[in-house]
Amino acid sequence: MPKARKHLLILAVLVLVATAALAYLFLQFSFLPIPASSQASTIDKLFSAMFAIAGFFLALCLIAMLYAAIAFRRRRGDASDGPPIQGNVALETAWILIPLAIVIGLGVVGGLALEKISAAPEESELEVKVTALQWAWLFEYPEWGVRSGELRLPVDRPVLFRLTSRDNDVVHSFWVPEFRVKQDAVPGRETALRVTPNAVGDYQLLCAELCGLGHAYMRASARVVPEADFMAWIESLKQ
Ligand SMILES: [Cu+2]
Repeated sequence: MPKARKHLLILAVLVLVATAALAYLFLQFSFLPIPASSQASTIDKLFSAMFAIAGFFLALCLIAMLYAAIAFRRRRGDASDGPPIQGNVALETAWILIPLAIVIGLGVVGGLALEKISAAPEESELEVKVTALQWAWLFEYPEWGVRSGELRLPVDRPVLFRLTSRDNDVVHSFWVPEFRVKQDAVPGRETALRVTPNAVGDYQLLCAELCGLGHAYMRASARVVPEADFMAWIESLKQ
């Protein structure tokens, strides 16, 4: 076997082993909080695909660099220069076209995922108006004409958030990590976000847009509760 081919073969095996090891590590640790909405699985699949691709390229770059440093190191007494190499059209074309195809592919897959998670559901949606301000969140449930500083949602019912930011305020961003989805709240404009919470639990709504000194404290409780508890809560707000 020619020497160059032998090096490439060893490198390919090492890269595959390292990719598998990185994939195994990724599966062992969950970087994401628990998924608590029906939109979460679509997003999590995208995360996994991107981690897999990034894992392969991380392995490719690191292993190739380490392998070259060891296999092609200068031997004792060798004072000769390396061979002069001036470009490699095939290699350069490959490293332009392959990443380009991956980025365009991820863009298309991401666009399809966005279309899927923001599609209007067939069931009637619970409408919640959200107003963001420096530095608090206000929630309004127009169906019952009640307001609250805490977000509560019934489990398994699609929710349509209508978001805005108070006049003359700044841009904020509505984000409950367990729901995965995120949307800006902009003064003078209404934005929409669809979420179907599917796991009962106590979560936190965070502002995901640096919005001033109190940004880090701009949180609100986001509780997903059984339908009956939700209705009881709404009744308690009416009084
Ligand atoms: Cu904010």
